[in-house]
Amino acid sequence: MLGEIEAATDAGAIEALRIEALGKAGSITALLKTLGGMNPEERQARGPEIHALRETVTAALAERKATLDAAALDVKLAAEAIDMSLPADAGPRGSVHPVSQVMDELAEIFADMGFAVATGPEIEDDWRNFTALNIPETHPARAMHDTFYFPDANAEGQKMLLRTHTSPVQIRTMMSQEPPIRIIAPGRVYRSDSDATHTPMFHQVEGLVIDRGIHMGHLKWTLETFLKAYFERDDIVLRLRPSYFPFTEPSAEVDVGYRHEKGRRVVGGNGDDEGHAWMELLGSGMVNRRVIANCGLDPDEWQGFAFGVGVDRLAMLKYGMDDLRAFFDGDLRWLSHYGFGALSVPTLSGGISA
Ligand code: 2NL
Repeated sequence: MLGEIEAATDAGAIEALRIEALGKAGSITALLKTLGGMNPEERQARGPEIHALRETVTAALAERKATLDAAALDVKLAAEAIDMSLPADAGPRGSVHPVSQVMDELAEIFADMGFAVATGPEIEDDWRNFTALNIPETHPARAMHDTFYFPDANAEGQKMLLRTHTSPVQIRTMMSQEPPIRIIAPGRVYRSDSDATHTPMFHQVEGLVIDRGIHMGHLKWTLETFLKAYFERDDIVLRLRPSYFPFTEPSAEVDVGYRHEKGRRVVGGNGDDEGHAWMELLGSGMVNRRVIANCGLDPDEWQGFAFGVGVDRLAMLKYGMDDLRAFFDGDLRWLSHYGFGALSVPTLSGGISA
């Protein structure tokens, strides 16, 4: 029996041997039962021997089982061993969307000029999106913007809509903060427009300065300083062209000089120079005194300038994407090509896009 126990190679074999010896019909169990039929002398003589046999077999079974368990554990541990010298699994890694990267770059550049970042809701009312901005009820601008309206008015009877620009954020800021104000308002805006160069949702940054004695010189210097920092070159030349927006007076369209290099538009240089041309990039102007008054400020005391620019277009010009629609497809190949590492944080000292 002890030899058989020693030869057992798995838990099943050990259990079979235990039942054979110690089970209800087991051989040792049978011996133990014979003790009951003996007289006291016989029992005294045979008892210790039979009990000792049971002890020996029980101990042998337990020992063999422990040996087999330890061996099985060794095999399992060897199979699960981790080689600490192997390089770590890279794992799936996301990237920062170019739109987010550019908004971070803009925040960094304007922070250096003393501008705070202001945000607000994407669902706005008709007053903050249009009326406060001197866009009258009948003005074609309201239709021109191809606004997405909600079916129901709000509690005050205001029409509700998806904001068509981030100007309402500036309206909110003027109504809730004392000047001087220096803010940029980046964010999503919506217009019912969809073709190769227009998506129904796109990104805009507007800037607003309200203070005493602000004039167009401040506007031009601010935009020039911003564009030089953003495009990381000193040869940016601006051309301000008279224009019209209901919310600014006077208004100016801002063009930048550029040239074609290897089939790509490269911003820089004077648009009137050989091989160069002008490209419209921003809308801007001095805040219309009616807008200042609509926000509860005295336009004789406070003046300001404002501008608006498309973030998606700024990203395309700097990083060379050619199709706006790809920005919002969520194609992982496009994102891994144009996306930025999570740690490539833009700083002026480190190079804004380094
Ligand atoms: C464009 C035009 C512009 C503004 C936006 C603005 C905001 C307030 C008051 C006055 Cl609260 N103006 N914003 C001003 C001029 C132009 O954007 O073509 N954007 C791409």
